[in-house]
Amino acid sequence: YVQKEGLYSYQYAVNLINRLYRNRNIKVMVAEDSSVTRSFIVSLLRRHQFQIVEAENGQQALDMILADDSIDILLTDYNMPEMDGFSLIHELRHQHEKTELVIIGLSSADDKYLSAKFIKNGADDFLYKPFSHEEFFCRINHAVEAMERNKELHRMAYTDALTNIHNRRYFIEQARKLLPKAENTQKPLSLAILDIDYFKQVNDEYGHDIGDLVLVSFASSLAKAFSRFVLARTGGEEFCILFSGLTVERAAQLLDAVREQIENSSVEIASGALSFTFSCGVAELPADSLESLMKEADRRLYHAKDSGRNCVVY
Ligand code: GH3
Ligand code: MG
Ligand code: MG
Ligand code: MG
Ligand code: MG
Repeated sequence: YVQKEGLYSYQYAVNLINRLYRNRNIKVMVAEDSSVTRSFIVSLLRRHQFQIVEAENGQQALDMILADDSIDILLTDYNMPEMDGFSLIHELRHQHEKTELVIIGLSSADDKYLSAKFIKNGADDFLYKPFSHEEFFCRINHAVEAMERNKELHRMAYTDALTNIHNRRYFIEQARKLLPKAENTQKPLSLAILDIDYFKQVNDEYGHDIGDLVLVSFASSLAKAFSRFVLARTGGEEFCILFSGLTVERAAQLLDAVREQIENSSVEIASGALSFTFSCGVAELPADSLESLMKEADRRLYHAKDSGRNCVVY
């Protein structure tokens, strides 16, 4: 492959190979009614190792994208039967909030406003047909890089930098989605707030770095135990868990098992082993709002602290 386009430097070849490896994990949808153009685009994409799915009109593309979350990039024609490229993009962006999908508009029409219209409707980029191979791959590569930056931004926005579990922003967003869902389906939902006991003493006695180590260890124990649920570090030494489908009794039972396990284990540090405990408050629906549900869980957490700590109150 490298030879076909002339001789390149070693570094160039390495970058190219890395890109081909990367492309194997990227799924591109080609929405184009002309089968000739579609096979041409597909053959170009195939040369660069992309995974490819095809649609021959906008409606088919829409249905396939909504059914398959793993599609990363959409290349769409403008003129297509049943649903044109603009309506397709409009549906995806505005009706279905597909904000992560990278969209590139394609058209051979000589309407010079087409590119602006595509972008106004929500496309990220635009290509006039016919295009050179070079331009095509520059645009695609650019799109992939934008997509990766977005994904990384998204990951960073929802991750706690110290413990690598989700953060408060993620927790609140998920809770805002899951609460109404549980209310509508009349399924139980419980919310727990966990807080490490006497954590200030850990910092005071062993230093802030050891305090951090305890937080990381606690977070990873919680992540292991509650992987099925929404877990986040919501404050300094405070964590929240949302138990969809669980009554407060059942959630408290699971939490108490973890409480006991934490009580009987320790974190290894240079001077030996450090033990800690946590207290927890759990509340369940119905509640007037997410805020009132959290307030109730917090009230129970304080009750747990008042009753001597290292316990779960519900
Ligand atoms: P209680 O049992 O009542 O919860 O007592 P506590 O000492 O755990 O609670 P307090 O709220 O008095 O102290 C919490 C401490 O957590 C104070 C703060 O310095 C520490 N902390 C908050 N975030 C971090 C962090 O990221 N790293 C470390 N090492 N300490 C933190
Ligand atoms: Mg067409
Ligand atoms: Mg406190
Ligand atoms: Mg505490
Ligand atoms: Mg606290």
